[in-house]
Amino acid sequence: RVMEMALRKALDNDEFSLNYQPVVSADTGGVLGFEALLRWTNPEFGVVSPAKFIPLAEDARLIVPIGEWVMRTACKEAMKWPSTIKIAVNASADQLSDPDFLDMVVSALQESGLPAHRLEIEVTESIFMREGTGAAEVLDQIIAMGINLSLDDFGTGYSSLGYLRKTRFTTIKVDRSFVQGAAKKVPESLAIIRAVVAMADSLGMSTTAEGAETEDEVKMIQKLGCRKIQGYYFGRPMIASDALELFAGYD
Ligand code: G
Ligand code: G
Ligand code: MN
Ligand code: NA
Repeated sequence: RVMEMALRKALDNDEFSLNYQPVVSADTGGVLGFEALLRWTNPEFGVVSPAKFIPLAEDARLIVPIGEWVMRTACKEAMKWPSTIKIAVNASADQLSDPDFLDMVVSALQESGLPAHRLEIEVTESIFMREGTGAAEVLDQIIAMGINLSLDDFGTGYSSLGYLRKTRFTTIKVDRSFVQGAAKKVPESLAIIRAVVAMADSLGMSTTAEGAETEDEVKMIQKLGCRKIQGYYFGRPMIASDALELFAGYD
């Protein structure tokens, strides 16, 4: 594929950038952190959606070097923010099964000076679908290092409660589809969010509601007791300088 060839050269050609989307407190609306979201702009293909190029990068075994670039860049950027603000970085299954993953994370923290507690690593349920990759052990080590760990897109994959018993996630991120449903008072969506919030509380985990776009959605999330909110209502993914600008005059 032509796009795969382009993707192979994208790191060297400096075609990647990161956008940052705020995660806010459901109580106060104050910014708690940002999620780093990868963007690829190529001279031939223009802006390519990560939904398209990340699977391609995984198939082409490029996700490990690309993911390393994301981790190092995000940690460095977060050092410019106030020391209470966290940075969340997505990691795909192929990265977690790479034997050098933890060393790479340690190196990114050391090189940037970012304390482990300001980093959050987001994984999806798909990492548990692979046998024998040792994903659970890697997750335990991430937690032991003091890094936050979140379970992304919860409820959309092959959700199993087994890994919630095994792995002490910091946060469960409730997928946008449930948030939309809850605001429309779809009984099943309401019941599921209530149950996830109650379960997370009992397990000592926090919850983030994803993809809140409207005031109705925000109000419903607050009512249901999710602690954190991420969505266009509070902020779209933005370039680094715009994220930094939010802290102008802040000390
Ligand atoms: O930002 P956007 O909604 O376009 O992202 C689309 C998908 O790409 C999301 O599922 C998101 O988690 C994923 N994604 C964005 N940035 C990264 C990244 O740096 N690494 C990985 N593995 N996935 C990412
Ligand atoms: O899979 P993950 O949750 O990492 O992906 C986050 C994706 O969700 C990003 O691509 C981001 O652009 C998108 N996103 C974030 N907030 C909203 C929102 O309010 N509405 C919609 N439609 N997408 C959102
Ligand atoms: Mn995510
Ligand atoms: Na998500």
